[in-house]
Amino acid sequence: MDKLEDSQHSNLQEIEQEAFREIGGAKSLDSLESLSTKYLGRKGILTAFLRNIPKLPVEARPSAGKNANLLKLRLEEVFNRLKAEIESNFDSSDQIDVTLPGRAFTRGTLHPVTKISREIISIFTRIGFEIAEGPEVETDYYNFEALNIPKYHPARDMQDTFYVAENIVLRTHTSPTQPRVMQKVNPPVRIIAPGKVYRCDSDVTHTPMFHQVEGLMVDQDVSFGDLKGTLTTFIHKLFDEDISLRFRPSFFPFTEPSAEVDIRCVMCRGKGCRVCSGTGWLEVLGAGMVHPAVFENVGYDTEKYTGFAFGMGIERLAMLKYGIDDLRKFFENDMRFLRQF
Ligand code: 2U9
Repeated sequence: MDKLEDSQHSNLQEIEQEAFREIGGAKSLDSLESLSTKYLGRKGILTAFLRNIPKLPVEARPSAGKNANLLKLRLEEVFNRLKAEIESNFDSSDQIDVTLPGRAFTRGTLHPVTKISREIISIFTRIGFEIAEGPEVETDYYNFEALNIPKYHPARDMQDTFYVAENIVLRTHTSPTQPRVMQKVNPPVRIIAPGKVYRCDSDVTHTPMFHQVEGLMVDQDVSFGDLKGTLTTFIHKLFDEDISLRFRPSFFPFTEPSAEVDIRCVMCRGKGCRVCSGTGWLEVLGAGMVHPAVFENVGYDTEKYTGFAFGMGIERLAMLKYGIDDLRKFFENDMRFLRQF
């Protein structure tokens, strides 16, 4: 071995001695890991040595390369073996008592009002309706005036409406959302407005807060036939495809003509029972063609556009769909009741 080759060799020997000395003192996976990086990593000592070989005199390169690669293989083998040894000696029973019972996670359930609201929203969004939301604290204008409910109308009575301040109310229906939308966008409009509404009323069949979904479609040539088709599809999807509907004439200030929609009693199938008061029918929706006065209030051309609207009470639909016999159950938060959904 000539002088140059000899000096490289002793350099490599130094690296080897130092590496094995340090490995001998390593007691943990972490320290082995950092030694592995120190010698074999991208900026490691042995890696730097190997990278430097092309700069050595030609005659020194073969043996320096060979010995450095041999050392690299040996170090890799030693690191892997020692890491495996440490890992297999790790006694997990010192840390975790695997015999302890697991932590029980209680599973939540959806409130029936949430569940049926989502179902109703999904049916309407699938047939092209969009969701519109508005404030629960509403102005007299949007809650009444814009919807053609004049000053003397009984619906404005203090007995029915929660007044927050002069001309400010808790909305008594979700319909005020709709003139708000119509003022911003031109037809075609297809929206449903779901949400909480408030009425100064509390007995076995009324609560001061309940939920509604009201809908609106406006375009050229929208007819009462479109209203019937849309609501029939909706009822068939929510209850079942065979259920019969009937449309009875009614009155609402914001629609003309207006109708109330009944379905065949879901409990007795029309035979007559306690739920349908022996009539065989259940009232589930109010609806009609949008009154031209409502269109005038929002600046829609009544010669060009027609529209239909409808509204429903969510708690009532949930009672019929899930066979709930008492409205108060929705608001008591009795877990035995809520867990059934
Ligand atoms: C606009 C114009 C008209 C929405 C409508 C009803 C009929 C209706 C009630 C059913 C039971 C509410 O929860 S309930 O008390 N709703 O009978 N709602 S037509 O009419 C509108 C809405 C918006 C611009």
